[in-house]
Amino acid sequence: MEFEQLRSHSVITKHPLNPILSAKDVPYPSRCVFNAGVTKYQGKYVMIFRNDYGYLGGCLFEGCNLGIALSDDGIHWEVGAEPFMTLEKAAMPECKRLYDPRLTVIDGVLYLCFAFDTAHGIRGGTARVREDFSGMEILSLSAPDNRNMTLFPEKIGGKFVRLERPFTVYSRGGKDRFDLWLARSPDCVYWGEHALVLAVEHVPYANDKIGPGAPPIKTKKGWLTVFHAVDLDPNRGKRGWEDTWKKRYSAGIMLLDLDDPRKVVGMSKLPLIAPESPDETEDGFRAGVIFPGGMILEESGEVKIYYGSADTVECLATADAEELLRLCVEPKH
Ligand code: BMA
Repeated sequence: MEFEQLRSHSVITKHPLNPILSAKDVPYPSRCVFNAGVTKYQGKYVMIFRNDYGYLGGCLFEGCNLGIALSDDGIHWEVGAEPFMTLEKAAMPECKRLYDPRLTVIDGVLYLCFAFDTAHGIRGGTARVREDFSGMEILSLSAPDNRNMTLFPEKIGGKFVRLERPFTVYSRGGKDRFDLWLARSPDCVYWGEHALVLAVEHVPYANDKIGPGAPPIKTKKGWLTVFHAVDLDPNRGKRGWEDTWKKRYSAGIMLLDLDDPRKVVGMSKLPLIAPESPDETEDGFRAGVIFPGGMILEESGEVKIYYGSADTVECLATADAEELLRLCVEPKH
């Protein structure tokens, strides 16, 4: 595949109101609002988003916290007066940065997965969110280096299941070559039974790494699952605010077996969402980044896919569930 020609699939409609959330909507210091987790909970759409503030130049920001926003329609959002989570509030020893939230409701309980950086590696956390959104109870913190945890919305075979992305540098040639894995847990605290689900070499439009995107949604044919896929081109130079940025992130889609989600039933050979509009490819902090973190199946059959764009704003794309399924089971698409 010619890396320069990526386009979103024709089944995708990018929402005309994009970006649906950005720094100007946030009532506390904010520069970039992106990579949000989104779900339906207590009759509302709930979004927890990454908020980077105080741009210092290069790839540096003063800090990053997690904001919260609520919506009645999944399109128009009201942002909470204070961040949902800050470094101080999380009070996790060693944590230097908390980011990339994902939300899943299991048996009426809202769970948050997040990445966090420490002086001794990058880790992934899983927590239970308090019903009044006043905080969270941490359930498990992974060993480094691993992140992008996303929980399935129900137990499978009596166990919690999550997708995750370890950083397998040493065994994969000493450079980025990262794959998408699955783990299971009896209690959401102790995780094991790890299995490889999808490798970077299985994705025709990735040459660098892949990782879980939004928590999977259940359909009769399997778990519809989006992931991010990265291609690296050493010839890329300055595109966004950063001095140089050589990667491009697209979203892909696959279908996992309902009873055994380690098995890929099918995967689209083409990207599902690619960076293409000017605010996705030219403006923003890191141009050319589509990072999906939330997916909701509506009763109408519409699927809402939420993605961070250019590490700067939060956007929405929609598609029909049947069409998404067809992409996965008819591999020519
Ligand atoms: C990844 C993560 C994401 C980010 C992406 C592109 O490694 O840090 O949060 O969106 O890079 O910068």
